[in-house]
Amino acid sequence: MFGKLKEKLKSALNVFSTKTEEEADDIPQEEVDKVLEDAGVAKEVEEKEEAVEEVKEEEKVEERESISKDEESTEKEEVVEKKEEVEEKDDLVQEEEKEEPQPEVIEDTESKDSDSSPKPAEKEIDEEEAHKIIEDANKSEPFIADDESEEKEDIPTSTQLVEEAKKHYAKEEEERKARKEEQKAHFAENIVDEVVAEETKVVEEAVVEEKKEEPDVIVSEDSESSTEPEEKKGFFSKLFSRKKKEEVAEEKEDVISEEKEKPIVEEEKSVEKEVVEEKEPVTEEKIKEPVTEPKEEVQEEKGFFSKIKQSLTTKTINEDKFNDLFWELELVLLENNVSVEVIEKIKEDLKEELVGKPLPRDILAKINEVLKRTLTEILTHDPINLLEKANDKKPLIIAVFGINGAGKTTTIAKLTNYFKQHGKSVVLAACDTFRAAAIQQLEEHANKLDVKMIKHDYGSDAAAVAFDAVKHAEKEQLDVVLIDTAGRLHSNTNLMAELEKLIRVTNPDLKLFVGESITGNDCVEQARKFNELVEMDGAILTKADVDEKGGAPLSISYVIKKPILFLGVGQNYEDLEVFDRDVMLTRLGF
Ligand SMILES: Nc1nc2c(ncn2[C@@H]2O[C@H](COP(=O)(O)OP(=O)(O)OP(=O)(O)O)[C@@H](O)[C@H]2O)c(=O)[nH]1
Ligand SMILES: [Mg+2]
Repeated sequence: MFGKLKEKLKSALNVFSTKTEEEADDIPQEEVDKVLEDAGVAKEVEEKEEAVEEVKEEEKVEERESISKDEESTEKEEVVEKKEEVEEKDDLVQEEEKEEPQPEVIEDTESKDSDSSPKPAEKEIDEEEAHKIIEDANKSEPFIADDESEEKEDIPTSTQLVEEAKKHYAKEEEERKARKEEQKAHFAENIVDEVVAEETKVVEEAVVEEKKEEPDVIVSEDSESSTEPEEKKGFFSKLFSRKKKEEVAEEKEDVISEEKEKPIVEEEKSVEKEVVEEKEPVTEEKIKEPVTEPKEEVQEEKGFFSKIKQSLTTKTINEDKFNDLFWELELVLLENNVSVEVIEKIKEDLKEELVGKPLPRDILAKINEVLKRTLTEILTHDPINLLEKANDKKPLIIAVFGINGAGKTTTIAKLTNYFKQHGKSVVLAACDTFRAAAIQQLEEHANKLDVKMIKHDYGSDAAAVAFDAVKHAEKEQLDVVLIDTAGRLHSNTNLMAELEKLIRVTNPDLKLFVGESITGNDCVEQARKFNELVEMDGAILTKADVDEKGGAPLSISYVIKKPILFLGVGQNYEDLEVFDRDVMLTRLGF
């Protein structure tokens, strides 16, 4: 009984609660601001946000400075390397010069400033050596022979020779220095280009990375938000986004500092003290500054915001999303004979609890709680206890109404059995004079149950039969008069007029609508129409034993706003169950 609705409701609610959680938005900025303002932290948050922005700006400036320092240091390193190269070349040249049978090297004192390689000791050139140099030169340069006669006539003095040799080596030294300077400049140019290119690449990569990461932090936004991501981002999304930016900045700094530290370590090993001293401020001060201080700030910010985050539930659901999500649950309810009115009621109650409010941790439990509350409300009416009523009034007159085949006659027989079981005397009124076999059918039940039945002929006035039955009950001091009526549709005006007459004549204490629970919304619709015409006091739902859906009791109870007294749960007399709201809710899974 009602198993289908129970099962389907269960799965639909599971799906509903899961989807509600999935589709939930971040709390709108205004709402969070309000909560924060209430908590007295809104201003603090604003200040912290501004502080973070400032730190970011400083980081960027420092980053650029660091890069230019790096550029400088790298340039210096290259220069030092080049220097080493040049020195090596010098050494080679000197060695070559030594190998060539040259005179003792006469070093220009100026070269000491720029050339750090070990230099041969400066010697005084004596006359003998000077002659030897000239002789060697003459040997290797035969063209001098043309002027041999002149030279022989004017042989240079030793002082002249020495001066000449000095000039020669000084010139050579100058040329070498010029070459070195040129090479230095060339290397510096290359280094600048490389560093600039590297810096551009790092910055570009960081920007691309930021762009990639930004869309990921916009969680579950409305479709509008895609066009205005900045404005629509939720509070925590914004924080998360900033955290990403901070991480990117940190990564950039790490990359830069790594690149800077490498050459510096090498420099420290190989470069002369003079050069190292120039670079030290770059390593100790300029690089460490931007890396350490902002990190402390960032950690502080994370701690602060995470505390706020923990104090709030982060998700809400808006009305449009709720309606979308409710649609599936609505279908399940409709399929299970829950009327449109009841579905609307359930929807409104759920909406009130879920839309625009922070989603509870256990969403399914919350939905169950709301549903149970709604259904309990629907099924709660002033109870009608037939036995108590029978005690209070004698005879208690009960008339049943409903469409054809709903189970009126069978229910009359079951009620007879019920009253008899509880010691009440009963008389039956065979008021279905419209259908030929109806009187006979009721008579059989009366005989089996051993109760008196009042009948007239087929086609006679139903109201007159009912009147006779009441008179009989009054005369015989019977407790209860049960009036069986012909089945009819609300659209059958003649039969409905007959019904009105019967009620007017007998004035029943209880007018009960009998409906088949398995016909679902048809049954509900009939109940509504009967109730409009003749106000019902309650309902009995038959065939509940074969009703797997279970929505009808909810629907009829809600439509006629009256209690359900019994459920027919079989074809035997005892298959009449007193309706119990809590049992019904348990059967529906609540
Ligand atoms: N399974 C089951 N069958 C029932 C129940 N109540 C009635 N029936 C069956 O439903 C059929 C119709 O019952 P009736 O009592 O004749 O219905 P009615 O409303 O009197 O029909 P009309 O007099 O033609 O309007 C019968 O076969 C009954 O046995 C019930 O609670 N469960
Ligand atoms: Mg009948």
